[in-house]
Amino acid sequence: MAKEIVVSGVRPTGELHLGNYLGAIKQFVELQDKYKTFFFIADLHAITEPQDPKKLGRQILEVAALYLACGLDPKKTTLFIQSQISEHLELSHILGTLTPVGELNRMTQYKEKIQEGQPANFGLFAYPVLMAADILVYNADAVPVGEDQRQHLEFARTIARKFNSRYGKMFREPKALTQKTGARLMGLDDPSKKMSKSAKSPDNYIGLLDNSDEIRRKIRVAVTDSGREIKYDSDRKPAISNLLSIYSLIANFPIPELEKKYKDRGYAEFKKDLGEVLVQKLSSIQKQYRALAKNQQKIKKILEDGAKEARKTAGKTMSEVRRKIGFLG
Ligand code: AQP
Repeated sequence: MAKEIVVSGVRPTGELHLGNYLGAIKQFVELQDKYKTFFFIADLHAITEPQDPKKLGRQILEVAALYLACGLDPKKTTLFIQSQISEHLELSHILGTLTPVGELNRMTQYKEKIQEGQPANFGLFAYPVLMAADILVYNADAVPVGEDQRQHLEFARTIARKFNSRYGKMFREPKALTQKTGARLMGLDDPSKKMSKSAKSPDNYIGLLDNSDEIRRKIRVAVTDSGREIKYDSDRKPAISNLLSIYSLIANFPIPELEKKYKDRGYAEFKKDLGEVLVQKLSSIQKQYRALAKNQQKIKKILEDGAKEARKTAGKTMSEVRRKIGFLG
């Protein structure tokens, strides 16, 4: 039986952090064994917010190197740069013609970004349409998403249904693969907001390339809640719950076990151990990363091969889509 298809991507908008790793890339690595996977670097999505052209190329290669360093294997998965597959944009236009503007107006992420001061450009507004195209152009069965992307995935399912009912059965409705813990890691400096590359303070996140001292320091200064009990309670103890989620995911240790281990031991000791666990895990990713970063040609070749492979599937989908719509040629 053919393997089910999974698609996802990460935007090269800055330094990748633990949220990107634990909420997305770690899951990608597990999925590559079970599914036919397409993982891309979402540069088209990145430019919906201003990017420095002098840095963007480097950021794209950095995401590619981190994908590989975290364990994505080009023999098992297709890795590529989104903008190199023009079919994403072609399908996005077509899906856009099926999208009521009112539906995009309701998208939470768009409203949040505008509130944060992002310029309200059409690309940002139409982000969910391009994301639907990213998924549907490979006719994905499932998409690993963080909690923040759920609404966009629901939109992709709706638009797939709309296309099918207007032009005849073409797309599957992709389901969400969300992890229970880690779907939304919160900022270390403010557990009411998600950990984010574009956070104002670098103390908001642990960068995947932060050095050991920096990692220890960021965990040491991470905000905690009142009291001293290490207990998961996201309403009453959001900060410590977030740190417990991080610990649990990075060390593959269930949260109740952690609560038992740190009963009566206080925040300082818990944080010290968490810092060490993170240093250990990230050092091993960084070692791989440094080895790869020296060989940019190898990374570029992997991305070129990936683009060729992705184009085959995307091209097939678009021939069928064009035919269904009634385009000539
Ligand atoms: N805090 C998070 N917790 C869990 N998962 C997260 N992801 C991002 N932040 C968290 C997941 O990482 C994947 C790639 O995200 P992205 O780079 O495409 O975009 P993003 O969600 O906008 O990430 P950032 O870090 O918040 O970037 P900026 O600051 O540029 O907007 C996605 O699967 C996402 O869910």
